[in-house]
Amino acid sequence: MLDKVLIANRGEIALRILRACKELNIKTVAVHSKIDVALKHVKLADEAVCIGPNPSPQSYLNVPAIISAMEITGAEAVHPGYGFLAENADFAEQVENSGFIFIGPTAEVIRTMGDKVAAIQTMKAAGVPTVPGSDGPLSDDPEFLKATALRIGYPVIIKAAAGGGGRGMRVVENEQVLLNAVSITKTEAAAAFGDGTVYMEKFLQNPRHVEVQVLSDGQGSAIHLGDRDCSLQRRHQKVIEEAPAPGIPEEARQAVFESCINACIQINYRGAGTFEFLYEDGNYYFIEMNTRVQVEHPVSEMITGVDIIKEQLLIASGRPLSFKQESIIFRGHSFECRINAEDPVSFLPQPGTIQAYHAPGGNGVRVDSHIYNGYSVPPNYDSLIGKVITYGRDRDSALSRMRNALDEMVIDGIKTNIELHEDLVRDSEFKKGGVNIHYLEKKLGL
Ligand code: MV4
Repeated sequence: MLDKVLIANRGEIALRILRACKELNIKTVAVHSKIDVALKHVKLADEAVCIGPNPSPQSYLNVPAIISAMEITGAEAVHPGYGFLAENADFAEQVENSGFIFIGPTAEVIRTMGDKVAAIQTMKAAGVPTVPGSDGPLSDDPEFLKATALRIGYPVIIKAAAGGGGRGMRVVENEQVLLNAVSITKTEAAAAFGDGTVYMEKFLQNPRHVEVQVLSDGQGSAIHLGDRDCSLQRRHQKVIEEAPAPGIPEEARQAVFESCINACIQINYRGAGTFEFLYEDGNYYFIEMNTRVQVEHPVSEMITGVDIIKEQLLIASGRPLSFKQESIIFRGHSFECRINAEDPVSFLPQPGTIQAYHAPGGNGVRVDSHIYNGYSVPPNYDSLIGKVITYGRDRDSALSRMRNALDEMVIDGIKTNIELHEDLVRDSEFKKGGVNIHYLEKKLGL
């Protein structure tokens, strides 16, 4: 087992990682920016190191400072959480070259999945269903571009290979605007990512966002923890997630799970990972793979009983997966509401001091949050201040528990999106299940 882990993150996920380490008797090192000295996990960690001033480029993204902190404290491994350095292949490489363990896949796999063209080609070759598309980077040849779009069928979407998560995309409705759209997307991608490579896909009009959670030990064993529906989103920020994805025929689900497991084994994937799909008219289309633990991992934990962070730590310590697919029993339903310190109408971040905090509780209610009375939400980072997760034996009871949990929750002193959630969990379409990725933005009149 690992002896000491450095947590290269902040907020709720840093606390989540700390708790998993404690359960496994692993010593913990918190690294933090100046203002984050007051974070709950910093107080609870065995050791804490200030790695820089508040702006994340100088602290949570400061690779030499983080590796120095590992050297000084004798940490054996680093858990990157999500965001920050979690999918930075150069960071993973430097960690390993310095003789430490990066809790995640190899730098090579992170790099492949960071290049969306390479990721799609890899997954397609491994038997994962993909979107009809260019199956490679686009050249400048106008005839090739027109022929490719014609073969795929309009509308098509041009995406940056170095993009992902909604950055660097452009929908093209017809041939008249194709060449210009490709050229603009290339220029923007080169400016934004330092890589102008773009590719083309069929544009799916009203898909759902369905993703598959996997665990793989890099030693020949891989399992899935089912799917999650993350369609309820605004401007590529997920708002509510649930597991399992509702209303999908069982044969199609099992087939896609199987393809994900096969892909993990084929690429010798190590750690926790997520296959992102668009799901439309009964078909799955792979779009991206995330090589980190995700914000919404708890809903998969609730319906399987598997502690995903503990499994990441066990895999990083070199242990083969201790369970087989058959021993994962899927039971019940789970929702997660992301609680953000933001204005419920304008969605602008609302930093400030929490004057009163009452967490919800009771049967089937879990709260993953680092906040406490008197905690000040700094303006420097993401506005996520916690997650309310509920479990129930079926979707209705998990949703009913979420309505009650949100009613119970009090956060005074700052504006939060709790009232938005209170509205969403009572929305008649959401109650039915299976809304698509445009539903929330349409409801909000965007
Ligand atoms: C698409 C798409 C429709 N067709 N690709 C946006 C985020 C990035 N992960 C991929 N995205 C999309 N790719 C094809 N071929 C629509 C989106 C999309 C989206 C996807 C998932 C969740 C929310 C979204 C919101 C807008 C667009």
